[in-house]
Amino acid sequence: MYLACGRRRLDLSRPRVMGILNVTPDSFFDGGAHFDPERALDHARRMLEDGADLIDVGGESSRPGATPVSEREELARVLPVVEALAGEGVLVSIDTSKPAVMREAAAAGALMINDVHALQGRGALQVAAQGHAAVILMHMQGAPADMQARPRYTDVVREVRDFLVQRALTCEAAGIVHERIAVDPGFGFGKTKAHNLALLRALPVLAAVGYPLLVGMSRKATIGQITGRDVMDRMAGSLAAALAAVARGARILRVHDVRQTVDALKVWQAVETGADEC
Ligand code: YH5
Repeated sequence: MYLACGRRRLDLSRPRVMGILNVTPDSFFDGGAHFDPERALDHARRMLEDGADLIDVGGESSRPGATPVSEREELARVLPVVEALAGEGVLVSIDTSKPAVMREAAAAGALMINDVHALQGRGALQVAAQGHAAVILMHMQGAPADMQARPRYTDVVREVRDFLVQRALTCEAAGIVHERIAVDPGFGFGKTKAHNLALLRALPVLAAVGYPLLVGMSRKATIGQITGRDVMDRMAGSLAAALAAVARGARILRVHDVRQTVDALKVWQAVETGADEC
């Protein structure tokens, strides 16, 4: 299994790690520490040294209550970072829902589009179809401003699966080939702890739809609710969730803690493959 990213292929015969790079002044985790392009690049290079396979560059926070940013501002934040990393041969994902940002980031070398709105915004599908970047289609119920107010599902696994399949088929109809598409249940996006756990347990059902599965649970609220830990203290819980996900078919992990996730995956992989058997 692989994901076609422009002319490159991301080999998914083993699970891959996507490092999160927030180029925002208001991220919960880094608190805007990487807002300056040079500091953002330092952080990206650290994650790559730590074993990240790709870097997800985002210029707008999707958390509830975050201030929306203009297209101009988002471009100013992400483009220098995308350009520098892509210029070094790094596989760059652009985390955006804005078509112009997708287009400009792709022109600057981004080979993946990570859209939490699954290319449903005006013009997004067309821009993605015109290029050759891979696309991550994520499920969300509601909109970031109010999605956690009252998440409701009759059958969360079925509804998420049906949505992802429908979006993937829409993308294919628009000319995005199957090999360029990955899907993501969107942990925490209009979901309670119970919904998130039901989805995690049922990941094999989502993996069976035939597109690579990306999951992002790193340091999210569900980890906090289970462990009783504050966001800065959720790494161990996040690692447990990451391994539970790969054991159920996840192929790309979107994480803050790259070094620790890579180590955990190495151990998991050694167990699975019996690489050094006697
Ligand atoms: C995702 O799951 N998530 S942004 C709140 C947290 C911790 C983390 C307070 N973009 C995803 O990472 N893209 C985000 O604790 C994403 N999948 C994809 N494809 C939210 C986030 C976070 C929010």
